[in-house]
Amino acid sequence: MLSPVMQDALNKQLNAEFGSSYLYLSMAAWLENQNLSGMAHWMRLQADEEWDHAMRIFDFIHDRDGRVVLSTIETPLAEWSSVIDVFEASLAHEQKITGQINELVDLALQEKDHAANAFLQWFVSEQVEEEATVKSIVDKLKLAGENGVALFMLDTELGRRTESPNETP
Ligand code: OFO
Repeated sequence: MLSPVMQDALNKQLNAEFGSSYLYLSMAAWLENQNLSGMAHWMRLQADEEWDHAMRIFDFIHDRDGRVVLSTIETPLAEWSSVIDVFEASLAHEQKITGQINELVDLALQEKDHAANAFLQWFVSEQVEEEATVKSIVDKLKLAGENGVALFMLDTELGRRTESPNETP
């Protein structure tokens, strides 16, 4: 059984994961409008992945006989100044989420909730992967600079994504 404080914190994170999904979908829409369909595709899969993260928490709360309470999803940003701005914003967002996951782990330890701690370790590892993946895209975008051919090649590369590179069972 989840403690009320752990349940509230998990519901808050559930909302944050849906918020991430919504933000990445907004980024996908912006990229689509820039005719960067490969990057838009990559970001759309990222949005799907965040939805899956939310549903993992949804299921865990139920598995622990808890109560899922959904709340309003924050309106995401809709405009960015450049492609690199989009991916830098994504990286900053992931760093923020990492901080939230770490706080949840701290809370699980404080509550002596070993099941929640074990469950959250998947997210701890996932955040390492996510930050590294987005950081590598930011680095490639920096290398590409204003070079249209390099940008086109990166768009093609990201368009080949078939599923999340980070997702593990
Ligand atoms: Fe992008 O990460 Fe969820 O947790």
